[in-house]
Amino acid sequence: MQNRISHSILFSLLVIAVCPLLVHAADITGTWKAEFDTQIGLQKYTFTFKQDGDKLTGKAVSDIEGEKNEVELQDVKLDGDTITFVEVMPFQDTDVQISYKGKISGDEIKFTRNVADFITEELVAKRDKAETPPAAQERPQSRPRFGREIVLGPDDKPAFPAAPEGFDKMREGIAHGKIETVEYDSKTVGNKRKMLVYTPPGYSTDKKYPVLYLLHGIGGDETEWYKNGAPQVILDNLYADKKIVPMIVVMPNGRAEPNDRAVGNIYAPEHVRAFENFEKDLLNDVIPFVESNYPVKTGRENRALAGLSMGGGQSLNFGLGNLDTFAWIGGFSSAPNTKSPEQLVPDPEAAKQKLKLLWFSCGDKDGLISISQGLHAYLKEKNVPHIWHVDSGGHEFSVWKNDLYLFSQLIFR
Ligand code: FER
Repeated sequence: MQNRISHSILFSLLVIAVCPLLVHAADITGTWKAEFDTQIGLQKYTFTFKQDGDKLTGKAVSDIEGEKNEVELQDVKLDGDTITFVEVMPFQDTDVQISYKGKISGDEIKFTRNVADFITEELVAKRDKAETPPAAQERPQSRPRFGREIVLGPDDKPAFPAAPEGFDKMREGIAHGKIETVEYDSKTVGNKRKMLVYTPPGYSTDKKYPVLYLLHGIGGDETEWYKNGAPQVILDNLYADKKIVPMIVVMPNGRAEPNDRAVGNIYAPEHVRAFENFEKDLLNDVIPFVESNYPVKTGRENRALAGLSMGGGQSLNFGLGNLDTFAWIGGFSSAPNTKSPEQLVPDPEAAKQKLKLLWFSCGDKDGLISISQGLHAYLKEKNVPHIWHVDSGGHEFSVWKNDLYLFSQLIFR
């Protein structure tokens, strides 16, 4: 008897001692929902986890403005009360890695989410008690959008009518400019780098031209505008209609690093830093090369800087940060690399005095529009003149071609 009691006491003690170990791995199976505001917008996620023997699998259904996208989660691992996994999101012909680390406590998981090692966000997922099946049957969307729910305000409208039909179609019987690839020595990167240079119809070294520096997006390189935007066609047509001042257009590569092709994880932090580093390459290598090899007018009023998306962010960052170098600045659908309005324009008075044109634009279906909306709100409050133009369209070249058509007519006047 005595022996049996002590045995059962011993057994109970053992159970109590081992119990924390046994229950230590939290139960994650089931459906969890999260709604969170990211740097670029409100996102809704439904995570579903399944335990199959030792193997834990999961899927995520993201819902951005009612557009649902389902992905299998990768590397789902549970260690005690910590869950980690990776979501791979296709974006602009590439895959963006989003890694999650969550602490489970009861019916909540507190996640830290890291987008391409670049943006860190916090979110809380709550267990879905109703266990409604996630909207898994929704048609998967091949290219989910970044960004927040789009809320358009009274100022978010076109500043100009859209380009007329045929503005980007090659016309017969008009004079054409030339577009060529040139190489320059980059002290910044330590190699020879390529850029495209467009010279206008009637180009002559006896004349002097102002220069527009035109930057590409995160998935592109120096050829992106040429391959997708037909800038030489748009500009040739504008010259034929006498709507622009003759100018040279320089399309450099905005990823200032030795391998500047858009390959691999283009969102990786070193590539994002290379986009930042391009400020030095532009100021110290590209511009001096252009100004010593082409017949150009120098001085801030003869330099414009514009770009699309990642290049739009660069144009606003570098242009507004170097008002002694650029007087005409354009950001088309500027990306999350854009600095905050307060950082971009810390001294509204200086900006007012120096800027000849500050233009920014975005498509009304582009989830990145909030970045430009924020800048517009700030500049309006500070009375800094600017053009805020909302195109109809998403994060796409039809919008950027229209922006080039409009912006190029306003500069160097
Ligand atoms: C991001 C989303 C979009 C981002 C960059 C982009 C750096 C750029 C898009 C483009 O250039 O088209 O989170 O982070």
